Amino acid sequence: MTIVSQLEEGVLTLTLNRPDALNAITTELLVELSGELEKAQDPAVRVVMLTGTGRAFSVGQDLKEFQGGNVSFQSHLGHYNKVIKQLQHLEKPVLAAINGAAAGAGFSLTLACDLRLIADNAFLTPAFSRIGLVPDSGMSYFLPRIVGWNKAFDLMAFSPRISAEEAFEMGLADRIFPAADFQYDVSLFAVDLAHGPTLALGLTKQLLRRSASASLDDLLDYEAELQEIAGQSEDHAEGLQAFLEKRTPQFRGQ
Ligand code: T3D
Repeated sequence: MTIVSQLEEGVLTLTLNRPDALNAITTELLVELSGELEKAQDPAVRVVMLTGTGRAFSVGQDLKEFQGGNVSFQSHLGHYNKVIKQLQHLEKPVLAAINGAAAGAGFSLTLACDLRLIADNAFLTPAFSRIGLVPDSGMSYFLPRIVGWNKAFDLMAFSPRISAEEAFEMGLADRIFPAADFQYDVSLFAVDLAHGPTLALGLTKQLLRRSASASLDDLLDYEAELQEIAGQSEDHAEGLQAFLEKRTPQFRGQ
């Protein structure tokens, strides 16, 4: 089993599980991850959290998988691209809990998530240029949108090790937690998020995705369309009622 899946308190934790290979990504792992993300559409899942077993999050493509073989990158990348689209299109928050090194496509996976939580001893590195490849699995889409065009090129060209603190300063990480309590801290964070209005948060993801390419006029229309849906939700009714009764709302993601 290259992915360990656990659902608890509305949080589906998907753990990349090849610790002996620093969770290097194989075709088998991508197929399993894609299958688990398909199942994550279950309404019982309010938040998805992606993490890794052992000392790494993931060192990217397993460079030993195709040794000596004649592999078509274009066709193999289909497996990666499917997972990146699933992470983005899933209508619920997806967290990357970066417990250790995230390199190459391992880094790309974290970029496709909605929030990145990072252990204080973890690091990110693009890695592609070190082996004469171009960035893939969405890195060329996400990275310049987060850090700007020239900074993205700088990182892609030199592939430095980006510490947790540097990642936070650049907007590549959203929270830093001490390594010693990392699993506990990220679980608390994820459960807290899973108690939120996750239907509205899923719709918010759609708005942000559309905002990457839409005009203001289009986006205003789309906001109104999605607000119509959120406005009919049980969560909105509960939020209003809780406001009037001066209590904490009990959202159910419906
Ligand atoms: O195929 C396609 O479709 C194209 C897709 C490409 C997507 C990609 O992800 S390309 C980028 C692939 N990843 C890399 O190039 C990263 C390579 N690894 C590293 O640069 C370093 O290992 C790290 C900076 C990530 C971590 O460094 P460190 O010092 O903590 O560990 P290490 O000593 O370098 O590695 C430990 C072991 O893991 C070592 O094996 P050994 O010598 O103990 O038997 C090393 O070979 C192995 N390892 C590390 N990365 C990979 C790997 N084995 C297979 N694939 C890896 N990506």
